[in-house]
Amino acid sequence: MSIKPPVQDESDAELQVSKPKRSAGGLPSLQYSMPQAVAEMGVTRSAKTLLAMNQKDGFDCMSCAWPDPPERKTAEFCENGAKAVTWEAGLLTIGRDFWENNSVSSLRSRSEYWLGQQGRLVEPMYKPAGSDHYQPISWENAFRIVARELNDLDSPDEATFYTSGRTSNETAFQYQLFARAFGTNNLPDCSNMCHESTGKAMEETIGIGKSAIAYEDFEKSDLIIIMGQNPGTCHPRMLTALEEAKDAGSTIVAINPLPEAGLINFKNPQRPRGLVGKGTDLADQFLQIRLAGDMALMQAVAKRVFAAEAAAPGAVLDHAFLEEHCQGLEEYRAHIENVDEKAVREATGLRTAEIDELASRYLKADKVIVTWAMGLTQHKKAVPTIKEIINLLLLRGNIGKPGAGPSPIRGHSNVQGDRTMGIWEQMPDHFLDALGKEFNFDPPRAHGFDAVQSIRAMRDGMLKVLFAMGGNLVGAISDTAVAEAALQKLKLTVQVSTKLNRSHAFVGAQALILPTLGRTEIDRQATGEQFVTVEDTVCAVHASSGKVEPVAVGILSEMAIVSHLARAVLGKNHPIDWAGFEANYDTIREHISHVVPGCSDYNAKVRQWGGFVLPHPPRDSRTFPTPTGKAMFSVGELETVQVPKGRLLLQTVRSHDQFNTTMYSLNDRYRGVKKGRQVLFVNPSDLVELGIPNGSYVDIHSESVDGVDRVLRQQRIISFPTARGCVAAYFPEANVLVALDDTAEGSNTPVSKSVVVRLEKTDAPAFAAAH
Ligand SMILES: Nc1nc2c(c(=O)[nH]1)N[C@H]1C(S)=C(S)[C@@H](COP(=O)(O)OP(=O)(O)OC[C@H]3O[C@@H](n4cnc5c(=O)[nH]c(N)nc54)[C@H](O)[C@@H]3O)O[C@H]1N2
Ligand SMILES: Nc1nc2c(c(=O)[nH]1)N[C@H]1C(S)=C(S)[C@@H](COP(=O)(O)OP(=O)(O)OC[C@H]3O[C@@H](n4cnc5c(=O)[nH]c(N)nc54)[C@H](O)[C@@H]3O)O[C@H]1N2
Ligand code: SF4
Ligand SMILES: [Mo]
Repeated sequence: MSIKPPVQDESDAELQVSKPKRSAGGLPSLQYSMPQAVAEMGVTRSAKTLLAMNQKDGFDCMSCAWPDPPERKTAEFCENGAKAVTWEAGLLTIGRDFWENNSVSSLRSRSEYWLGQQGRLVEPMYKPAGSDHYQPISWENAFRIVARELNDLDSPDEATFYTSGRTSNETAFQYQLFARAFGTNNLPDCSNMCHESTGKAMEETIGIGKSAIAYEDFEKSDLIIIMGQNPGTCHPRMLTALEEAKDAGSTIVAINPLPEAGLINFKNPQRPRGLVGKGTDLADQFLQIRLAGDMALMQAVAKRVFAAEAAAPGAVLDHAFLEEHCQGLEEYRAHIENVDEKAVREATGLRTAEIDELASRYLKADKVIVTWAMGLTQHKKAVPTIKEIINLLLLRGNIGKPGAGPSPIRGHSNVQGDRTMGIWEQMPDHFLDALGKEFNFDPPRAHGFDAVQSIRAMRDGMLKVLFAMGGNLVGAISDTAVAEAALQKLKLTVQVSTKLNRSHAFVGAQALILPTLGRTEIDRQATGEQFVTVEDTVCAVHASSGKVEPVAVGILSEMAIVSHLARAVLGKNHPIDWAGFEANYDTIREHISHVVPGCSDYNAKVRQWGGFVLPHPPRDSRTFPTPTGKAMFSVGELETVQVPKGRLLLQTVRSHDQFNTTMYSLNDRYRGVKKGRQVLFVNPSDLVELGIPNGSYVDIHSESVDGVDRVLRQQRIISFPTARGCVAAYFPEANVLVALDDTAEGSNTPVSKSVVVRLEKTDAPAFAAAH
């Protein structure tokens, strides 16, 4: 068969803009995804991958963390899941001539799109110090170099071990064990840039940083409030759950500065009315909030709840629940009763009547779910904002009962599992105690570096080695220029990857690329075919086994790579049986069952059809594992982001055809953008006020406290129905505008969704002018 060659086109020369769509979905997943899949994988491989996706004995979709429904359809995946599979399992590979023809420095000028389209990485590559080229290296020599550099450090804390959220539970557990046996807690992960604010807010209030609902709760709810989330693109099968919930009588409120297609209307491809009809209008109420206005909104709704209670004492709050399970109500009430409505209108940009309507919906509903994603976590006040959601839910006992609860929706397919398995620079002592006891060593206790701190430490010369288990740290983190320079100061960077990205171009003096198997591929080890396990956003853990032949021979699994790494660094006589982990993944699962809370009998439980659900005390029994044993109300002072006159507030979003720093194409169908990404979505009234014509070009300057002028040049203006004063550009391109030190209080997550910017008119780029 012939495999599609890599793309050449990289510029926005053919950019087309049309009206944004009102509805998401509408094309049957198989019909839509098959042609592309067949072009890249061939017929058999396409069928073997797509039909095994999210099925019994199949593999877990490696894209997002959305859970599987209790009953599976033949095609249990969405368009974006299919794109992810096609991207990973496509047969195009990077040959030796590529490395001869492309120097490391030449890769720096390539786009993420181009890099990702070159094909799968198939052999270990090494860039020696002083050279500008990667060259092939044997696995053995690659591990020898890593061992030499790691063992040469003055302290284990001069190395940092990054993880992206695709890594399996087994690999994550082995990898954190290795880092700690080596002697460091420097275990930054993509979660530091993602739901860290969620984890912090929920742990401090209800004692656990995870969703408190089960899949079935959507259908049982009366009201679902979706905040700061774009499910039509980022969690597409959530739309099916929402449609089913509506059929069962629930109502939906969407809170977002952008009228995202999937929030407004859903054309379910699995239903006749979705294919040919108008689809289902999902949101019963859409609140077009200003960026970072959610904390004020939650406080304003809570104020109305207290007012309703005052008008009908005893009839509104869940007094029994509050009495038995909560602490801090009176302080919170006193604070909320003083919330200034004018400040709320200013922060939210919403009318009083809209807030009244939301409050009345909340008061009418007995069972309320609130979901959220990056629209809430990537703001200065992200942690207190999420705490306000918890406050509001606690008032009427909306946690630990069917159809109700807070539900962060995670990003990467196993980012939650990685954290459960110990990937965190600040794992609690009880975990480290259990780990030390199981393996008979003293894990380091001092907290390690998170992602932002790791970049700072590289910049400041405190780190010498970066080992990255997947991901694209340089591409994903804020302040691109600072990050690129920081990585280049290292002695050694090691990337375990499936495909090329920017992090292979901005590297230490020495650099290694270690190619690895993806989820779709059969993983054969000494004792036979292996499976791995993952945890989804509602804490369900289940098995995943690859179905197709690896794209090339000689690629190691992530488990094998960590096992070899550990043996090379810690020596063959190290008391932990690293070789055993590689040979049979059951052995590591056995240790997981002794160390990780809720995982007893792990090997048996993950072999059951559908796996098992991890314990969640607030969800299961309304017990709150906080220091007081109660759910904690919290008091948060409102602080509106100040946007000086003539400036706008910028958020960075994902397009429909990207997965984080991976681009499947340059299109963003629902927002009406085709063949380009260098755009800025601006409200038409703001354009008039600023005197900037639709379709013209601007340089975006961000204004941070550090006074550095950060610029993203020549972005094309798209007049777009976003909230007033708020603009949107694509991540990761716009990361250049986010200062490294501009992070959320309490979680240190880059504030990628509230950056004060100034637009300056500029000429059209040469390609556009020539058009
Ligand atoms: N196709 C695809 N799927 C993905 C990903 C991907 O890149 N592509 N990434 C995965 C990952 S790692 C993650 S974390 C998730 C991300 O999933 P999302 O968080 O849904 O993704 P974003 O594109 O960051 O969109 C943020 C949404 O929040 C809104 N928003 C921004 N700021 C605010 C605010 O202040 N208030 C409110 N109420 N809304 C706001 C934006 O308008 C946008 O709709 O998706 C996962 N799934
Ligand atoms: N401005 C801005 N910045 C953001 C965000 C934002 O909304 N705005 N979002 C943040 C969020 S939510 C996240 S999660 C981070 C994402 O940060 P990362 O997780 O670091 O980035 P990804 O783009 O998901 O990583 C993609 C790379 O992972 C590798 N890969 C893919 N599959 C596998 C596999 O199975 N194994 C291994 N070993 N490697 C694999 C491939 O080489 C691919 O190029 O970005 C953050 N950065
Ligand atoms: S909703 Fe997420 S996990 Fe499910 S198929 Fe789509 S991308 Fe994959
Ligand atoms: Mo994420």
